[in-house]
Formats: sequence, structure tokens, C-alpha cells
Amino acid sequence: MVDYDISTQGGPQRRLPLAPHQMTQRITPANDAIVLSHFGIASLSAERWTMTIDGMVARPQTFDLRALQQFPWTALEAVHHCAGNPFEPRAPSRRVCNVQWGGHRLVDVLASCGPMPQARYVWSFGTDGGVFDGVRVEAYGKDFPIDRLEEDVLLAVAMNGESLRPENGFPVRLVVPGFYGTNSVKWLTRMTLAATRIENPFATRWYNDEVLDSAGHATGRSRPLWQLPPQSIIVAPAPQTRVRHHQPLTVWGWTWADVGTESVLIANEDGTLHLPAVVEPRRDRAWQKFEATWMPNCAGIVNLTARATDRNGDTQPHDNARNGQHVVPIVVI
Ligand SMILES: Nc1nc2c(c(=O)[nH]1)N[C@H]1C(S)=C(S)[C@@H](COP(=O)(O)O)O[C@H]1N2
Ligand SMILES: [Mo]
Repeated sequence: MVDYDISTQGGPQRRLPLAPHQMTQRITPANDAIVLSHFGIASLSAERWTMTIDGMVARPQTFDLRALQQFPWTALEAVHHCAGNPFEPRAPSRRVCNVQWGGHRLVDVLASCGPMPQARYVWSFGTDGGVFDGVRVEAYGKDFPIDRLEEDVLLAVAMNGESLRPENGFPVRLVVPGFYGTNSVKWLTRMTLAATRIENPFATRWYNDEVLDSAGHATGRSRPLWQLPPQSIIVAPAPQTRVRHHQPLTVWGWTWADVGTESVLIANEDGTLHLPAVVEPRRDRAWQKFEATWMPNCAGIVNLTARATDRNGDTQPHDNARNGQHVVPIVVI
């Protein structure tokens, strides 16, 4: 198995997120945003960059940056969440941040190529490739269902109001808001419309989790890590905070899901606390703030946790899942 955590030049590169209690800002500054690159950081020139759109389109085209700039500008706020280690589907990933992307809607750019009605998937390729987990890969490639296009899929050239940084995909990356970060291909150079799924190990082998039945047993099937399931982190109180019993305390954090969060319940691990939080409305596909006032009623260690339920009615599992609950031990004195 690959050592996913090594960080060598030209090899995998990561910037770990802030700890949850440090994620106090709604928009994560670029210096604190996560970075995940399987083959190092590609270095592309804005002047020489081109991207070809081909496959099931009436008019295949190659765009340079000036051609891309002819399309309307749009910006949106979205949670940006790395699914975590592809080989550890049961480990909760809190590699998350929330950023503002700026760029051009892919649906507009594709319309100029005349997409054919038979096309069902959009394939995207980066310039980067190499050996990952013992497998040689020409180029990092992903796909997403074409139904998603009409929503908010972007060809992003900016993050938080600045030009994309090299590590985040300069000069142009795909952003599929609401999908795990792995789908948002950086250093984008080619897109292909197709009737079938892409054959690229990053789409069909890694970043696919086993489907479990209702009893939690393996079914032998897997599914791509696309839509974000419901998730949450507690920002405050921080772990090991000492609080007085019978004194009200604000518990707050961030929650997100592809379809948006419907509700968040603050609980403790012994099941005696069930406190509904107030969840703010969602802006674009950003994370949503939740907040509740908790009155600890006796001294001791309390393992505080939050449980988000999304608008489809799906709820965060306690643990053993990428979206397992975040637990924060608090000392009540
Ligand atoms: N070309 C390319 N795109 C990529 C990757 C990569 O290694 N190469 N990593 C993916 C993964 S797993 C994640 S989580 C996001 C991270 O984007 P960021 O580094 O801008 O935060 O990019 C995705 N897009
Ligand atoms: Mo990722």
C-alpha cells in the first residue's frame, strides 16, 4: 500500500487543514486552505495554457485564457472537502475549508461546443501523472454525471478573489461544488463528453467506497465519492475547555452536505443530551453555521458531539465513516 502521507518534491503534496477549533472564519484564507496533489504541483504558464473540449460535441474546440474570458464571470462560495485517504474509507476526514471560487460556468463554455444529447458524463483531465499505489497513470482524470452541469459547475480561475495559486490548479481548474474535492480537477487541460464513465483509476479504482447494506455488511459493490454526505465540525468549545456547570455555554460549528443541512443535534456520548441547534440558511454551496446554548448540569468529562441531517434525510453516522461525527471532550467543573 502506498504511503499516502509522505510529502516529497514531485510526489504527493498536502496542506493539512486547521484544527476544527481554529476554523473560526467563514471564508478560509488561501494560506490555510487544504492542498492535496497526488503527483506534486504542476507548473503551467498562463500564456501557453490551452484546454480542449472533445468527445460527444458537435464542435470540438481548444480554448486559451483569452477565449475563456469571453464567457460571463461568476463567483460562488463553496465548502471544499477532501474525502481523505482513498485507502481508509472508515476514517473521518476533516480536511475541509470553505472558499470563494471565481470563474466561468462550464455549461456556458460547453454550449459553444454543441454537446450531443447522448452524452452522459463529463470527463476531465489534469496535466499531472505518474505512479500512484504502484499504478502508472497518464493524467489525473475524473468524471461527473452531466446532469450536474446545469447547477454550478465552474471552470475556476480565482480563489478568494485572487488568481488561483499553483498548488490549487493555476491557471484553470474544474470545481464541482457539493462533490468531494477529489472531483475538482486541477491544472485542467482536456474535457471529453462521453456516454460512459471514464476509465481512469482515480475515478474507478481509488475514491470509490464499498457500498454497505443496512446492517453494515459489504455488498461487493462500490460507488464513486461524488456528493458530499452530511457532516459537521464543532469549532467552539475547543477540546479540553474547562467550563462551569450551571453556566450557559455557546456551542457552534460548521455543517455541510451537497443538498444542504436541514438540522443539527448537539449530543453527548452517553446519550443524555439532545439539543437542537439553530442552523443558518445556506449561501451557494457554502458550509452553514450552527449554534446552540448548552447548560451543563453536573461536573465531569462530557464528550460533546454534533450530528447533522441533510435535506434528503440522511444523518451522519457516529463513527467508522468518512463523515463520522466530530467528538470534543469538555471538562465541566
Ligand atoms: N490534477 C489534479 N487534480 C486534483 C488532484 C490531483 O492530484 N491532481 N487532487 C484532488 C484531490 S484528492 C483534492 S481533495 C482536491 C484538492 O484541491 P486543492 O489542493 O486545491 O485543495 O484536488 C483534486 N484535484
Ligand atoms: Mo482529496
